[in-house]
Amino acid sequence: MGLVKYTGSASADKDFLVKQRQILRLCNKVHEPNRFKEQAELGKNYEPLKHLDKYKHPRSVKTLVKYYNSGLTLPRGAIFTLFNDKHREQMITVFESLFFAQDWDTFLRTACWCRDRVNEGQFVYALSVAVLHREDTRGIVLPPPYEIYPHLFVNSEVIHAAYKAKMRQEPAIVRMNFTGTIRNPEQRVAYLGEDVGMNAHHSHWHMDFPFWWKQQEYGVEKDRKGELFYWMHHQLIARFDLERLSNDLPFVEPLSWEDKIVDGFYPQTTYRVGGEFPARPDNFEFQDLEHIKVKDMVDYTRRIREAISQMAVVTKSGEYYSLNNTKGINTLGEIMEPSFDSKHPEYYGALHNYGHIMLGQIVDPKGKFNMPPGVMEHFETATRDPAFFRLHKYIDNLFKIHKDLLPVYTHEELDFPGLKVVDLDVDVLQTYLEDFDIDLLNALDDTQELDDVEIKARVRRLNHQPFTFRVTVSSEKNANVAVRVFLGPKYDWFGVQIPLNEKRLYMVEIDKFYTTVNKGTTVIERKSSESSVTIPDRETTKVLQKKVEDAIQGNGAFLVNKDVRHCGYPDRLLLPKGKKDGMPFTFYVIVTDFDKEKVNDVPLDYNYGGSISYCGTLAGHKYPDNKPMGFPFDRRIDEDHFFTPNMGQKEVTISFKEVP
Ligand SMILES: [Cu+2]
Repeated sequence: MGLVKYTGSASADKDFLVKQRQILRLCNKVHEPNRFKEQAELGKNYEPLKHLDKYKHPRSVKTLVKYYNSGLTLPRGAIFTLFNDKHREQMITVFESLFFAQDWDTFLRTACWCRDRVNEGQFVYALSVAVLHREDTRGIVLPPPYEIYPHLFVNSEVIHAAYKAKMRQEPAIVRMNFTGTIRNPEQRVAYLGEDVGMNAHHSHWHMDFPFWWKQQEYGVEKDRKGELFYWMHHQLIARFDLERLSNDLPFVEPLSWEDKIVDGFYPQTTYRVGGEFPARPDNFEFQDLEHIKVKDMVDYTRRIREAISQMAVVTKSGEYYSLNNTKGINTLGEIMEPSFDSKHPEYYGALHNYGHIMLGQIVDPKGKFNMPPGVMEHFETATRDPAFFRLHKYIDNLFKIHKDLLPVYTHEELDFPGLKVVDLDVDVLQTYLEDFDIDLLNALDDTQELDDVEIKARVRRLNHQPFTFRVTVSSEKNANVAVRVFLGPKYDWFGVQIPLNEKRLYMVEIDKFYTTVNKGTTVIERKSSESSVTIPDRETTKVLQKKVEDAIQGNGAFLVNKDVRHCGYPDRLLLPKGKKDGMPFTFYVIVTDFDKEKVNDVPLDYNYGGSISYCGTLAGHKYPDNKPMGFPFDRRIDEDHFFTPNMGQKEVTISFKEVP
């Protein structure tokens, strides 16, 4: 059974290169007027209302122009947050105008028109989501968010030092430390919560699966979106918990609306305009906001719990919609975030979104001091605050109540008769810290006359040596198989071995892939870099620009992958840090019959852009297998009846070294 290796990448043609160049230019120094004359002219002279026939739904364009002419739109320079209803409504008209443009030319003109008129936060967000979903922009790479808005990621001190260097016209690299001091135990894991790659992943997940997405109207289905919401966030917490154990911290505690939030947070970052990010002192309590009260949150939670225990949610028309099957988790996810497909948003509220807002506005609940939005009010910065993980653990525990009510997997559901895992071999697992430079070019206001000099912020970030694992299986027949790989803790914070039914909650998915085995013995070999959980390091804007310009000049090829994903956990962070003298973990694998799970008719090694595990699929494909996400650890486990011959597990050790 030979497989033609699917690589996904091809050399870009001229048409694509020009598009890629235009998008990079549109994202350049977004706080200032467009410096690219051609684009600026295009935008200046374009009159959207004269080209309504060029849009699938002219209504959005009309509204956009009306908003703009009324002068009531969010001005350029102001802070945009997706959680503000007005900001979001305006942004959606921008998105729809871009998304419904019938051809590339109209799309580009509309984008140029918006570039110098619309608030830059709204513009970049709408443009990004449009690029990710338009057919004619498939494969285009967007600049990483930490280069578009360095202010959200880089300490005030660093920005200050960068300005000084810019004034002197001297290149500089400014060292940046993580927030807090050694007196704050949470600071030990700040390198993970503040990792720019992790924040980029999280913000891109929410661009691929926007909660405001109108599936019917946009004609792009978001398969298992609610379940992905559960699974990706569940994994973010599990992964954070493994990092905590590596640093002698206990697992994250869920927060609760009526209890104090023990750990405060001081972000040490300042908006470009609008002041410092608000800080939350220790032991702060939730406050009633103008439109969301603490009691509402308690009520919403109670209703959701009721639905879970009744195994059915109430719909708007008063009917019951069952949760008693594998799709229940998707329905719950849609209710919890909530997405446009929530069965009854008025009744179940918006637990997740409101949670973000409650935390973001906690220190200025009545808006008395006109404080800017908190880090929790941007997907780009939310994981910086340890309360992010506490909010999500709270939500995750609700999902858990639901999953615990579903029947335990039967032997038949777990087993693959005729197939046996005979050996599991894992390379040495080693982690280290390294320096990473963030380009601050876009952080600094300047003029066209002042030359750009290289100014960067240097941060420490976690990485690991690439590793390979090998699963040896013996099979009675040739077969297509699904391989699921997890890493879990062996001991808890007290040093006590964790029983499997508890450990399953901390199992981090390392990989999931589909392949073939032959009759007899097959060694399935897989590299860490191939993981379907992760994506490689993002290319910097500068490198992208250079590659595109070179390719346009005929120097070298620019590789496009039409399925490229921006969403994906950073490859560097696949392994938790572990400990200097080694920390034991459990490496687990299960091999199942893919023919029974298969959903799409594509080659077996088609990888959908490489990060299906947490990020699902884009571009109209369904999620590739029909097993519940997290299988087999998403349901209760009876340890005595769990292990089947198609599973393998092994104790592994992760060792940390200060330098590679
Ligand atoms: Cu999120």
